[in-house]
Amino acid sequence: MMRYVQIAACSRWCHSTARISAVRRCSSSSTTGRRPIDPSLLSTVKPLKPTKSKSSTDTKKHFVDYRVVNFVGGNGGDGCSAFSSYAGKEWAGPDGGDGGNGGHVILAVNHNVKSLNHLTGLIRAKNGDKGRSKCCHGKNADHEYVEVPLGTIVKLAETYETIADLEASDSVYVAARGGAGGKGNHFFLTNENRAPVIAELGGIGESRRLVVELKTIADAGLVGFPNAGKSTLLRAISRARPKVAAYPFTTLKPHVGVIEYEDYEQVAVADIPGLIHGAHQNRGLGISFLKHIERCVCLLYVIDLSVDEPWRQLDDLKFELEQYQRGLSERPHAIVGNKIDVPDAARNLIELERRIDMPVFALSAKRLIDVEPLMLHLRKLYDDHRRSNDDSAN
Ligand SMILES: Nc1nc2c(ncn2[C@@H]2O[C@H](COP(=O)(O)OP(=O)(O)OP(=O)(O)O)[C@@H](O)[C@H]2O)c(=O)[nH]1
Ligand SMILES: [Mg+2]
Repeated sequence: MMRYVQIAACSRWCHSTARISAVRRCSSSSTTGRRPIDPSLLSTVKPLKPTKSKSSTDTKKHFVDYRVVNFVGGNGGDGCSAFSSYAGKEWAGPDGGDGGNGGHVILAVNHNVKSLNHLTGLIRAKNGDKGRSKCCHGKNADHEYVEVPLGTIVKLAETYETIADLEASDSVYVAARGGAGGKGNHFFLTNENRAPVIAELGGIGESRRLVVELKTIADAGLVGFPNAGKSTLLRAISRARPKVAAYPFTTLKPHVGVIEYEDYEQVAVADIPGLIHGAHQNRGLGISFLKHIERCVCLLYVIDLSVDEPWRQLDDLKFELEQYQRGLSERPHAIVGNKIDVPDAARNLIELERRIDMPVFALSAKRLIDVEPLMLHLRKLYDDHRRSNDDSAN
């Protein structure tokens, strides 16, 4: 056990291969009684080493996957009531032009947009211009395009009914229609009425309160109790910088980090706020975060090996997920035993493995010990998922 602590000073997983293999040697199954990780569970595609150090400026943003937005279309421009007169023809007739149409608010899929951070609570399109004399038509307002990620779902805020699913790369959805421009008095000129003095007002733009949410937020979600080390792990495997602190519920909003592999495939991992027993009854931070877990393709259960009876954490986590949605806990998943550098963790790990009958990826996110096998396994889960998706599509 002492040897773990001695080697634990490595600075970054990617620069410490020699130290990691030294740690692996001392934690091998022959010395600790642990079951070795089956090589077939690991991908052969290695994660890429980050070439740049992380920025120290405070630019980090949490990930937004759900927003309630009021969409308001632009008003149509009013029609104009006017009469022209020329030299020698004082009453030349009505010449009030029509107003321009108000703009629509349109949601359009863009591959480069990954989250809903940029959506504000109110999104409004421009109004059409008024009509003018001499039959001048007011300018139609440009539509307001709002870029959203692929896989965005739009729901009615009142009933939560899904009204649009933007799952094709060229999908668009008109969230609020603009009002039509009003007719000017020239439009109302008839043989019966040669001098109409009426003109229409422009139509009022549609106003809708909609929920915009993402179907998938990441390829993998880190699920665990508060303080299990989820944020520390995300910092270790990606360039994301969620806050880490030694008190529960440090993370209040999801963060997403990206792991890049040597074939340039990217796997997104979400750090989800901690769950506790009774979360489905709104204890702790409640079920709002179970909703984020639902949107991850596979799950990494992060278990804190430094606490007594860590297998209870796993049971509680699975129970909460099942209470929220049947079958959710059985999504493709892996068990991560964190804080292996802490005394007693090795003993807890052996007992945990014995009880759950599944390989546990034991590591220390803080000391960067044995992080790489988890990244290789994650890639394997990701590839398997892609393959099964492709098969079901064919
Ligand atoms: N010794 C040790 N401490 C760790 C390790 N990983 C995380 N910690 C510590 O555990 C504490 C909690 O870490 P966080 O990463 O904030 O935990 P979290 O799961 O994100 O917690 P919440 O955001 O509250 O859900 C911090 O003090 C970390 O330094 C580890 O591998 N070894
Ligand atoms: Mg956290």
